[in-house]
Amino acid sequence: SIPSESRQVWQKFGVKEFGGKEEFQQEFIRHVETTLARSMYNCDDLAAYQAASQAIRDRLIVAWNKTQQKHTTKDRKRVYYLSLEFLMGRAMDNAMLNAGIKDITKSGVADLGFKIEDLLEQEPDAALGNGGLGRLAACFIDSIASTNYPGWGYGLRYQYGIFKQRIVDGYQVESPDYWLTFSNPWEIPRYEIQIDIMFYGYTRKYTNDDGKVVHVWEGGEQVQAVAYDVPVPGYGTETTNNLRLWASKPTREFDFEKFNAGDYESSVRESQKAETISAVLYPNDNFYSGKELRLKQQYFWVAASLNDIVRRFKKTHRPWKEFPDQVAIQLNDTHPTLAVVELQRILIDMEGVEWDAAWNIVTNTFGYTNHTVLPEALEKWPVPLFTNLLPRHMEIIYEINLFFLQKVEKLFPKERDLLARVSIIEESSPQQVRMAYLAIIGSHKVNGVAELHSELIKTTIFKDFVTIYGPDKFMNVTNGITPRRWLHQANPKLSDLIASKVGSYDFLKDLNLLKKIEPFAHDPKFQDEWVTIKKFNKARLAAHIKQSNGIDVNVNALFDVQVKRIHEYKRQQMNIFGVIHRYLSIKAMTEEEKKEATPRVCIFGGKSAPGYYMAKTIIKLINAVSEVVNADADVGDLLKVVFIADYNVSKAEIIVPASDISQHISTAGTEASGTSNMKFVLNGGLILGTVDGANIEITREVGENNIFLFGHLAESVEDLRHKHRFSDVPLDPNLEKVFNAIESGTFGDPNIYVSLISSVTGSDYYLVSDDFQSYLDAQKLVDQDFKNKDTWVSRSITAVANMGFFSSDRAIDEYAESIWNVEPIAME
Ligand code: KOT
Repeated sequence: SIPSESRQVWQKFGVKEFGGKEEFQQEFIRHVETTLARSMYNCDDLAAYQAASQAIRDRLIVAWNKTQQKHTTKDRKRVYYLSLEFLMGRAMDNAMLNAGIKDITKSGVADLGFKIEDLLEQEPDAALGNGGLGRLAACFIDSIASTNYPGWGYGLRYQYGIFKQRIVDGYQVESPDYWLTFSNPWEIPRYEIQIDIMFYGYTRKYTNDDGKVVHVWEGGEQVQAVAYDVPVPGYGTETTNNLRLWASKPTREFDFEKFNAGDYESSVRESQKAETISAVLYPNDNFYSGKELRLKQQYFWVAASLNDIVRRFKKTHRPWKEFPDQVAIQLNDTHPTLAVVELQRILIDMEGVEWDAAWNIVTNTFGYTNHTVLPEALEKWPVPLFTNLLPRHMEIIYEINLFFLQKVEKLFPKERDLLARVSIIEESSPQQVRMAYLAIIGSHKVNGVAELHSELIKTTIFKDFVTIYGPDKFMNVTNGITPRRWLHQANPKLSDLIASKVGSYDFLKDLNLLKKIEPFAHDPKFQDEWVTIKKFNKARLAAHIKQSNGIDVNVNALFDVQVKRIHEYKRQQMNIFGVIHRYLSIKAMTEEEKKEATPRVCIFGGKSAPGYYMAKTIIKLINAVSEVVNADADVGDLLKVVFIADYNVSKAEIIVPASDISQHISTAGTEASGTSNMKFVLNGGLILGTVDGANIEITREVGENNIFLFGHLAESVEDLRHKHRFSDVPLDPNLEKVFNAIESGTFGDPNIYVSLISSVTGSDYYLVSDDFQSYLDAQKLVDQDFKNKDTWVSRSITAVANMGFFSSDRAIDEYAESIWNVEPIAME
């Protein structure tokens, strides 16, 4: 470290955070002129965005350094959130808000001739996730920082995030999302943090001089993990945590032998191969695809992260048994489950800890969050593929399984089938490693993400494990969202109006304070302001729709929104069938009836996995209906259908505040939680939804009168599916009319939709026909209720007032208290 006589000089010139506007401007211009090597004569919006973000980044780094030093000196337990996805969206607005410098930067750039809104538009989304799971991780690290917990996120630095979606001839077309074109000011490359990661090879064992059997893993392919740090600023606190993302690099730049022999091409091939590991995010939501590269990504990321965590722990010179007192690791679904095996391997093979002691450490360190019960999403790796890539890990898994099954056999000696059912190894051909079972066995707590979901995992997919471990190992932590991004940033006017009644912006830190607006639910002036803001947000979205789709929509119409990944279980098909039904009804109306009808704009958005045929067909149908309906003069303003292409976080920030109704209509029991439902209600939209996921808890909080529920309950789903399979269930008559319209070519070539229709007329796995009448009834009620402006707005206000529970700060406190056992560290 620095000699003490030099420290004064360091302290004299140590970088301080800029405080006022002028200091910001000074930093801004310095970055334009030096970092970017530009001048006031050639500084466009992009350069201005880059300079402003560099200035803000410097400020974050100062806070980041202070926080890390503080956490190191305090030396308390830290939490590590392992997620293969972090769907962060844009960073600049959030950094300004959380650091409390929004006003000075806004007016600072204005003086220099720029509009802050234009600069913010320059930033590409960091779209390193598919949907809910990745966005949850982003909300969680915001909350961990904002509530002052010492916690890091660990993920992969994909060069390509989720693909960009265009609509061509009504079909989804994907193109790569190369988001790093103009260097990324929000990351700090740590070229000095390089970790060697090994794959393939073979294992052997020998007995050492102490008579101990030692296992070694040798040979194979080697790549390097390089760290990129993304500062995560807390809101209204100096705490700035870290999101560490790993990129893969070759260990040696070239194969020198081949290079010298003139074989340049194959000399670089290996280095390119190394970089493919972190090149691209797998674009599947709620779906498992057993590709070797995906398993490679998982091990690469998990091994680098654990190496880092273990290195940090070893610096404290504590005995190994204290590891779980210093470290909590949360597994965001099964994707990081290899961490369980990797930690056991480090302890027994590298650190010489005995198996039982090591296993105790491991299980006390990990917690596992399950996010889905869909069978097609559950990870199972073929044993041959696994053994080839990670031979030592496979051996350890067999050992873990053996000890576990021995324990089960002792506890339940008479239950022969139980062993096969709970074994980590599925006896199929080839055998498969069941990652969820490994995650349960390797963790001390397992949680679901909403009450219904947490009950379902206990009674269905993990039932046997409840028998084995007892119910206390399983718990619920209902998801949440960060009010900073999803209220204040997305809807600044609503946030300001709420602040005028709460008396401060404290609700952004304690969302239960929203309760204070409930007394104004019937106050005419407050209602007026509320309605004006909703109109403003609808106009903002209408302008976006005009620009992107060329469609004119009426802001007085009811805005009905369904934006989320396209998936059969989320039932966008039911929504578009409902739209067709509405269209047919309008066509049959008299002019008198038309005057009574509620005008609607039906807005869709979402990406389909590239290989998901049925989801892509649904997108095509939505666009086909949109073309026909929007061009039909009989319909006029009564119905418009819009598909917004390339739905992402920054588009959500425009769409969410503009909804009157949003749809969360999954088949009961299939959507684990949903989090966009929370975002819409927090922004004054009401929900049309099924009794599923977090809709249930939203109903409890906001009251039954302030939500439109419909459809069969989760408990009936099995029976209904059974009926479809074993008897002839008549198709819902209204749905039949819809299908007739499609089949008669009203929306173009009917052949395109054959499989979509037959999935409903056949086994109807997602119960579209069973729920259709109830869905139409609920829609009718929405139409009627929307006409009564007074009650509608009071319901909207009441709902927002009761959304406090859905802050991700609350969710994080629950994790900290009941799973992680970590405490906040105040920054004075
Ligand atoms: C599963 C496999 C790969 C990629 C994503 C998943 C996944 C995503 N599993 N569950 N989710 C969603 O997670 C959200 C956050 O908990 C939930 O709100 C949502 O209901 C899940 O579908």
